[in-house]
Amino acid sequence: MTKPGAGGGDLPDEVVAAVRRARRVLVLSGAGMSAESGVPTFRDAQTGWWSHVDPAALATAQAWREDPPYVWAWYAYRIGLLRAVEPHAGHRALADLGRVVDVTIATQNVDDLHERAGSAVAAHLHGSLTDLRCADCATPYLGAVDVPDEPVERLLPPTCGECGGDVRPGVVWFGELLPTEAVTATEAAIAALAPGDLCLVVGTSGIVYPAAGYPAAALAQGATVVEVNPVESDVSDMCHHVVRGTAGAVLPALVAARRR
Ligand code: BJW
Ligand code: ZN
Repeated sequence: MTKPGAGGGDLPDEVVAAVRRARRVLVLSGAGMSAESGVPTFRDAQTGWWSHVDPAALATAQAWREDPPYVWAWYAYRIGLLRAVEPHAGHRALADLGRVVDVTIATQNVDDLHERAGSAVAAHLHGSLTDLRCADCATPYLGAVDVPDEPVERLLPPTCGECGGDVRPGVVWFGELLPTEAVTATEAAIAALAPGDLCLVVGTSGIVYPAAGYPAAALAQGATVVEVNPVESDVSDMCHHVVRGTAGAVLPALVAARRR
């Protein structure tokens, strides 16, 4: 296993060779992918009202059932945050790579930063923050969403025009099934990997399943698995190479090195 020091320019030769050799690249991205755009990672310290709240306890259907305005306030704040941020150089590098080689992106992220950088995303495994729907009848909600400038403790969710139910974010909470089409697309992308292809595992702690099982599935296909993460994750040990740097530094360096 190759473990170089920190820094995007500090790429091991084996990783550069792997990205040059690959006919297909599968990118498995997590919250760290969006961190340098200003979106806090899921398990980063929470701010404001939520500083003492475990995010994993908020991201559950049970928390929603108990107190929709409390959960909605968190999501409304994050929708507002997302409106204010932009993709970074790492997102753009993946979009550039996708113009010269077959790149499939399967992300756990509920933002649209890959798309805004110009990538097509094959799978949003945990849904999308702004894909709103009625919690009762599942009718999509296309109306306006008022977002607080500052974190607030509670906020009434929008109301469904069909049944009057509360509108919820289109994300996947713990205990809920992942969207079938996202799982199918990811499994198909993994099945298409052959020896010599590349799987980039970017910015995930590797603790949430089934997504945490995909790097091992890519490995079983014979792909070279490379992690990009400033710190060790639960999937580091099974990767062929680990690049200890940030997505915003490492991915542009990787894509530039491929061209040289
Ligand atoms: C950087 C960086 C920089 C920082 N550059 N990197 C098998 C075994 C055990 C349990 C289960 C299992 N199968 C299913 C389960 C249960 C459960 C689960 O996995 N639990 C585990 C916690 C143990 N899974 C589920 O419930 C899933 N559903 C399911 O499997 O249905 C079938 C089923 C039902 C019932 C029972 C059993 C099976 C659903 C999971 C849904 C996850 N949803 C969330 C919330 C989405 C909405 C929201 O955002 O609010 O998705 S949880 C949260 O975690 C979010 C994320 O997508 C997900 C993963 O987090 P991620 O992306 O890894 O972020 P972080 O913050 O953890 O890590 C960031 C990383 O970035 C760190 O490593 C940093 O170092 C790094 N980093 N800066 C690069 N600049
Ligand atoms: Zn409804």
